[in-house]
Amino acid sequence: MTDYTPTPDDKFTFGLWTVGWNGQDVFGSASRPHLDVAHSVHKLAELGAYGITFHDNDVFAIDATDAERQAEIDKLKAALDETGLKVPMATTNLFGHPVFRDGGFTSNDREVRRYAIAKVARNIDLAAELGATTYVMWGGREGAESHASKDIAAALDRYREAVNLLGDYVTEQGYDIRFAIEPKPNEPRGDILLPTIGHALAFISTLDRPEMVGLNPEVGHEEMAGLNFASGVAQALWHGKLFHIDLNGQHGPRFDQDLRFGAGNLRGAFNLVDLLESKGYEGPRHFDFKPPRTEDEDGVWASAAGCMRNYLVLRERAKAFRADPEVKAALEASQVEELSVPTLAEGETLEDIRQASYDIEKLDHGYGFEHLDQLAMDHLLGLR
Ligand code: GLT
Ligand code: MN
Ligand code: MN
Repeated sequence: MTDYTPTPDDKFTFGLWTVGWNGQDVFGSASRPHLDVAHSVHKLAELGAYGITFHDNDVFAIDATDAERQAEIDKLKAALDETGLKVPMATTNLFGHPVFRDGGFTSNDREVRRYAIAKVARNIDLAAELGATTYVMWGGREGAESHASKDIAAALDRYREAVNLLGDYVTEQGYDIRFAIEPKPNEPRGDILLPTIGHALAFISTLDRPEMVGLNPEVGHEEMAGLNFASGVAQALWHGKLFHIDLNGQHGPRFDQDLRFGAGNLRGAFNLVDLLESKGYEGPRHFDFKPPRTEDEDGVWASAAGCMRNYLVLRERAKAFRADPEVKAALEASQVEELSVPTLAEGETLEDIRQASYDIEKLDHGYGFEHLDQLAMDHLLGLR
């Protein structure tokens, strides 16, 4: 039986806010006590993680004095030194405090927008100091509940202004940091700006430094919109824009469940792991989940361990699927590789394919996709 024990080589990372979530939701108060940040770092290291990620206010309070802020940062740094855990990504909390009720970069209130940009710039300095190379922008409060309250074009202008300014800042400072925008269709706002991978890609193409900005897509966020996550990620890879990824579980279009990776849409998870592994994605495998509020602290670690175990099991199943001679034959029969052959041969023009003759009786054939998909299913189920 394969050993599914994770090691730092697997590059699993966790947001401090994931295991640190105390269970407070819209309907009820906290169901778990506050988890000490240094304790989380030690527990994740014991479980075999590679690193952690954080929002500024996962580490220190939004109204901390400089001395209080530094004391909390020092505790985090000590825990990182003791465990060897890395910080590949950091981000900003522009959603928790009521000041951001109408957004950060796109609040109608100009002073709030200025404060939001300043808050991000300050945390970028800390991110660089801790060695992060990706800076995530999740605009959960950038949106609206009603039509007339938000001028979408003006909001996108301000969003772009903020990302451009911060791109200038990172460049001037010489930091080795790229931005990753995280799309989400709704929740907490009724409608959020840049709701899907596609919207975010289009937005990025309008920026001053598009090469500095990519995506941090999350499984649940695309699936909330009824979209196929692996397909969206494949397009992000095609654009060279998969800078980071948030792995978790979701049962179709409903509220953002943030289940542990592998829960919810298991076939989608298999497809995703197959894609990441077979296309050579090299970034961290970052889990953004919420251990359900039914769990005590032991349950939190069981949930975190489950994320990594499920990834490793799916990775093994996906590799076995790709290595199976019957799968190779089925891929061949389904002409999957033929899609990589350009439709025009070298030197040909449109005229050549217009002049050619086509036997549409012969072209009218089956593709064998059901057989191929059943082989995938059998591998996922451990039957092959
Ligand atoms: C928040 C959100 C996540 C984002 C985080 C980054 S915070 O928990 O639900 O999807 O990735 O800001
Ligand atoms: Mn989510
Ligand atoms: Mn996320």
